[in-house]
Amino acid sequence: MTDFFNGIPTIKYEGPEATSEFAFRHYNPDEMVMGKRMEDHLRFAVAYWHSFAWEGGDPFGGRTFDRPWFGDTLELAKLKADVAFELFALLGQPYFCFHDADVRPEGATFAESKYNLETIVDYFGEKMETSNTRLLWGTANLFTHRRYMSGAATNPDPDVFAYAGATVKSCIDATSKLGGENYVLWGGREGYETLLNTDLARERQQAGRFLTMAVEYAHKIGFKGTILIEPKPQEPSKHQYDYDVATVYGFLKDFGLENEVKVNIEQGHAILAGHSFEHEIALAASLGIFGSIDMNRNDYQSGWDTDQFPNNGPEVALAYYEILKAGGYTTGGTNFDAKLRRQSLEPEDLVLAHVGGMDMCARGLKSATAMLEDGTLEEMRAARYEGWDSEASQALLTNATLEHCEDCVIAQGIDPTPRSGKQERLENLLNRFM
Ligand code: XUL
Ligand code: CO
Repeated sequence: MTDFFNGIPTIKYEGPEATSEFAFRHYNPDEMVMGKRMEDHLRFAVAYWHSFAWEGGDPFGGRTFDRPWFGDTLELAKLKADVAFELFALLGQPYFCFHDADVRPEGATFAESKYNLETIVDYFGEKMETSNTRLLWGTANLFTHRRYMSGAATNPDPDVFAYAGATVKSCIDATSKLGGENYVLWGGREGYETLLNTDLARERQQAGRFLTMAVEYAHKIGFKGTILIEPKPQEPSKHQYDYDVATVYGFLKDFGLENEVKVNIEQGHAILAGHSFEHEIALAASLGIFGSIDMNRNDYQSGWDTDQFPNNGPEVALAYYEILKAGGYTTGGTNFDAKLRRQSLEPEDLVLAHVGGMDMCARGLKSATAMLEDGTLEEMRAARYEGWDSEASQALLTNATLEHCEDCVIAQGIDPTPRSGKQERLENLLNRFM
């Protein structure tokens, strides 16, 4: 045991009337919700990067956190792992997620970086033997190091493409070895700063080939997990190719990967793309590519991807409503891709941030379940489309022509009557479940 979380108790469910801050008021892992344990619905994960690798910097100032594991040695990386697994245990977190660069020191050469990663993966493996926390997903950091400043797969330099490919291979190996349930690709630098120096068509081909290689390799080694792309429209690049769910779907179709790859949807990325979180989830589900979520929230005034812990009931409830309607997660889960504010220096801040996030998600799940069980929303939605239930209207979708439409309108004297969309009534209904 390290002394990092000294004095902080293991967090347990104590119900809404709990008096301690160090308690769950809503997240009760064993509580049955629609026939399934709450823990198995939500499948929470801690993000290693924000909780253990991020130093508290912003564009105007550097490190604010003072963590005993900051530094570039394998010994410190092991100390970081010790503290990480202590946090997982305190919170009863079923999963965690990591990038290679979060967990191992960067080596002087590719071989050294690979050795460092393998060393830490073995260390994780030992820790996981006595821990209840499993790996939700692994990923490669193909955006921090300066070699990736012009992209990884979409770099104009083929040497970078090769380096990124070798790195993804080592990260799929690491994820597979630890029994990871998914492998994520987020392309923060797969985009451009200016079109003046960019060959869009060429870069898109490179990205397609790169993803195909990742899928082929996962099959080759018998990786059982799901490959996920995480859409984001911009930041750090001015424009990113994996803009949103719709864009990623078009890309997957183009390269014949729509049955191989799903999406990991992040709340803040949806907002940056001008969508709501529930829109992105509902669209992915309707296209058959919903995989997992990165749960967080943006500051709506700053317009940045601020990666805050979720604290907005209706937004979270509507997200879980769409997830439940999609049948829930299979290999996916709720990864807290969320970080402390840079003034939140204390170890307890890290614990309480997750406690609040987990409770908020539990409340959202319960509200979503209540809305589904009540059924009014789905009944009203079905009623809105009931005109399509008849055989004649279904025929319009199968073999009708524009001439047939004209014949029907004239012969039957069709003159549509507008009907209310009932939005305010539906919003009032939503509020009843908050
Ligand atoms: C960046 C982001 C990443 C991915 C993993 O905005 O969300 O942390 O989740 O690379
Ligand atoms: Co993310």
